[in-house]
Amino acid sequence: MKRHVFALARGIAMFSLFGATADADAATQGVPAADLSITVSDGVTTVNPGELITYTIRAQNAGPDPVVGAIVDDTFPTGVICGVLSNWTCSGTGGGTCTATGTGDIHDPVNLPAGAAVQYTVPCFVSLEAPLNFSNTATITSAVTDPVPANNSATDAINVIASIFIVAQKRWSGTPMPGGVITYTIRIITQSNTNQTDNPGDEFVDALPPGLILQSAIADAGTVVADLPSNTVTWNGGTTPGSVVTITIQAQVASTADGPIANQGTLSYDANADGSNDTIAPTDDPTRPGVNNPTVFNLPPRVPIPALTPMLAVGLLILIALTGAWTVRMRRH
Ligand SMILES: [Ca+2]
Ligand SMILES: [Ca+2]
Ligand SMILES: [Ca+2]
Ligand SMILES: [Ca+2]
Repeated sequence: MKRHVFALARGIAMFSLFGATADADAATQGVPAADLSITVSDGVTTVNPGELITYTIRAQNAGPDPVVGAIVDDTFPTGVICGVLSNWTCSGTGGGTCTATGTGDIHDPVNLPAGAAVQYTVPCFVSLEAPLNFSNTATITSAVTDPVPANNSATDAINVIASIFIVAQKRWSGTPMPGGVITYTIRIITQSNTNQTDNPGDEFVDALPPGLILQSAIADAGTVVADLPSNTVTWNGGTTPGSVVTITIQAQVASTADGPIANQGTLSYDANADGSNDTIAPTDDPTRPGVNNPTVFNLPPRVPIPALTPMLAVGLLILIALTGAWTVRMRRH
């Protein structure tokens, strides 16, 4: 019985010894081994939407053996657009080789002798609709045994500064004449990387000019109110990045209206994302060049009424007198 226990203990000891020295044996007995590693950095921790950044991705081989055909991968995250405006580039040192230039995501076979490195330079810009936090991970893989796998991938994290920019376009259609009905179409477009909440106060106000009589208003999101006595439309609501809210207003041209009728709504929004509206912007007519154009239509010119001069007055009196005399004579007959 004691002999059996001893034999078992000796077996476990030999197995452990073999396991501990397996990697060393792999190197010394001709199985290749190499500690590949990779780093990625853009040198910044916060960025503004639209800003240009440059990722530097460096892969190297600490040896002991050379590696042929390792793969460097970097699938760029949502929020950053890389190697599109201009290509990424790569060069090697110490005999390292890689593809000299490319577009979009990186999936590149590289050769890395012991002590060699390859380095990619990737121009990117931050999307206008980037999430507030995103990260970019680069990896290197190969079939060669790697004694330190933890350094075969690296991640660079970025915080994007909140950006909120909202515009409202306003177009008109309909019958531009007294009594005619005009339709205004307002599009509230949110170009932002954060949600815009329904804050205290109206997010949109449109007071129609005296030449128009408000009839109705509808919106495909939020809450719109057409206050007929004050001839004013108000809208309240939140928006999301990239969203478009459409408000449709109908008004009748007053019978007394004259000349061009110009109108502009006012947008209020929360540019610093603190829950209260702080920025006011007028609507723009997108059919006219430039920004902040009022929306204008012309009414047809009215037929001019001749001024009542003294001579014209005398003439009219004579005409009335003659008509009266003629009427009396006709009745006598
Ligand atoms: Ca490694
Ligand atoms: Ca509101
Ligand atoms: Ca605010
Ligand atoms: Ca315009």
